[in-house]
Amino acid sequence: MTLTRRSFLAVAAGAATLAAGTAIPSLALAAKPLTIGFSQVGAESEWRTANTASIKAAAKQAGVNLKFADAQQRQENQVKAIRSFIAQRVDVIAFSPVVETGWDTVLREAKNAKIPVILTDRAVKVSDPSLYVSFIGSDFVEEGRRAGRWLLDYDKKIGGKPLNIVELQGTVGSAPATDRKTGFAEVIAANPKLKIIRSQTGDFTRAKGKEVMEAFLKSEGKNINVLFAHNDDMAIGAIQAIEEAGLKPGKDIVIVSIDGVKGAFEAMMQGKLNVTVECNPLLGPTLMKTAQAVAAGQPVPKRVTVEEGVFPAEVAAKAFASRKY
Ligand code: GYE
Repeated sequence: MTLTRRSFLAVAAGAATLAAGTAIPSLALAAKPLTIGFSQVGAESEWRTANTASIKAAAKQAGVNLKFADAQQRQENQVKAIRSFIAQRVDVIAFSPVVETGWDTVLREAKNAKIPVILTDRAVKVSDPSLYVSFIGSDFVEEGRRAGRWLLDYDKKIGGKPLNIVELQGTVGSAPATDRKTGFAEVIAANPKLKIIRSQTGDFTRAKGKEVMEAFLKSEGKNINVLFAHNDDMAIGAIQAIEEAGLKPGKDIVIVSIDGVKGAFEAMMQGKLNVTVECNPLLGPTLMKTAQAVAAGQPVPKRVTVEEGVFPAEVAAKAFASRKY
């Protein structure tokens, strides 16, 4: 027999009622805490560090027993972690899928074991949407569009000049890389003078962002007017490469990126980054609430999105003090 958490609590409460009068009513409070197995992508960026901290702090606050596994940006590690959570019979499995495809088998195993799965941050493409109960995270296509809209406006301001863009993509096959690319391309298509001349992955890290930007600079040199980076860390790595090439980031090459982490605000305050589109990593409290509701057998929304803004360099200094990540 599988006990849902609700029936478990009912049993615990029932036991407490039966024993009433004998100083045991607090037994219900001693009910087993909710156990969540969480498989994190890795520690590739400032965004990810803030996301991990949010999840750990929210679990503590909610009295949740969190089993945390770092996949070091490898899908096979996530599959292993999920299988181990199933074997341990955790109450809820949550994970931020490094890539979108290839999850059907392991998610079916979780479903067969009657363990609900919640996606955080990144989406999956599965044939059967009942393989997960909820997806909590940003709208990455919209983030890409916001980056594109900022660039269209910028081009208008400078008199509609042709602009050559290089693009640093996130992890190949990940939802944020695919969707940010799509949203950005969709919006800039309105202005045929804006051209993406090179596009390559920097895997969401500073080191690879720098390395790939060096290669772009070598092959394109002064041809590059704009860098669109799928996250702030790659933009920050690229800033170094641009400076080392003797150019001024934010001026000789306009830089548009995504996330809105503190490092990006610092770069904007130094005039080296032109704009960052916010992506909120503080998903911990919503994850805990959703997991508790699922475990209690309550209905939860299939999709939870996050409110986000756009921060151009002009507002960076003012906004910096109130940034939480
Ligand atoms: O933008 C990037 C991180 O999935 C939204 O992953 C997340 C992305 C974020 O490494 O910095």
